[in-house]
Amino acid sequence: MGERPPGGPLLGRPDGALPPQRAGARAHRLGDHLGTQGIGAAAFGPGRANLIGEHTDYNGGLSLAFALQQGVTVTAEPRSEGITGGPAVFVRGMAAELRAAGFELQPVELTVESTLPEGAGLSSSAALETALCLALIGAAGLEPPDDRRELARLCSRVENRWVGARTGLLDQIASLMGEEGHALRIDFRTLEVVRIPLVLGDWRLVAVPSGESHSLAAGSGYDRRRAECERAAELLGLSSLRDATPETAADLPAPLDRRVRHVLEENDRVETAIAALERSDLAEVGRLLDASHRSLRDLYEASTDAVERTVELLIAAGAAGARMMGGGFGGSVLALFPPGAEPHVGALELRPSRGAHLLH
Ligand code: GAF
Repeated sequence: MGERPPGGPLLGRPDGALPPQRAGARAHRLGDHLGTQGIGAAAFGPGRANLIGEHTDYNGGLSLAFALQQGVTVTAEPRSEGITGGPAVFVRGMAAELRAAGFELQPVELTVESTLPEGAGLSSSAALETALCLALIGAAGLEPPDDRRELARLCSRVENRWVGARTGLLDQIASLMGEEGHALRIDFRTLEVVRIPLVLGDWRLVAVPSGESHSLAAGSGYDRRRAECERAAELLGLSSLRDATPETAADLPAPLDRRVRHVLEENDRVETAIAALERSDLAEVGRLLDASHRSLRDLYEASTDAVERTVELLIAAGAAGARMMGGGFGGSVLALFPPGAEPHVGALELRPSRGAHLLH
């Protein structure tokens, strides 16, 4: 511990520091007789699905995402020294970021269990981060800050500085703030989060792995797209692509013009999808998923042959809409099935669920 991160940008506002550490009710209740041994804790962090609004988070745009019932459970058992167990880079990074934010952690041994497939675009890493974060705070007898966006920023710093993936805040906010039966409309310019009822009735949302594992690491397709968006914003003299317009975007050199067009139209699709959900028009949501996929494939160029085959199979099986989900270049395909149509074998049913929480 005590190692410094390899560096990289800090997401969120520069004033996004956590409130000073405070002794929580758990510490008052249990602290005395436990001395420095701390208390055990276990926490669950869900994966996430993004209904629509892809590659918009790091462009100050909009997404409509939800937490899954599948996720990662981290158990922290008191030990006499050190923080051991679990995936080393995440544990080192999380402990360092929590300490830097003022949390006095206790020695624990960590055990990690997951019901999420890795590399499938369902954000197993955000699920690990959010469970780890709550388990370490809980095992120290402390309380997390009330505003979960603060924790999302902290988890995201672990991802950016320690794991080395320059991701946005989508996955961490969805994992930490998810609500049963709801999707979250996240505005990444203001970090305003609004709950939108996601009433599916007899319709089903499923994720199907394309069979191709994706990566968000430095040098990946994801990383290159992010750099292109930064370059486009720079050429337009903007701090984020949220403020670009179709007219100014059209003057950019290729392929930056296409990338910006995707971002702008995807933001619009988020609002259109919310309006469709409000009038229970799931067929329209399906059409929007298809439109999002075409844009991700043709304008953002983030698809692969395996993803295309998976989308085709799902449409042939009767999906009302299907699209690549998450960072792209592999991972899972999200599909919306009307009543009566059967997703093929291997489909993981997705239900909007509660966000990360302590189990004990
Ligand atoms: C991945 C990233 F982690 C998110 O921040 C987001 O950019 C997403 O890809 C694309 O919408 O899940």
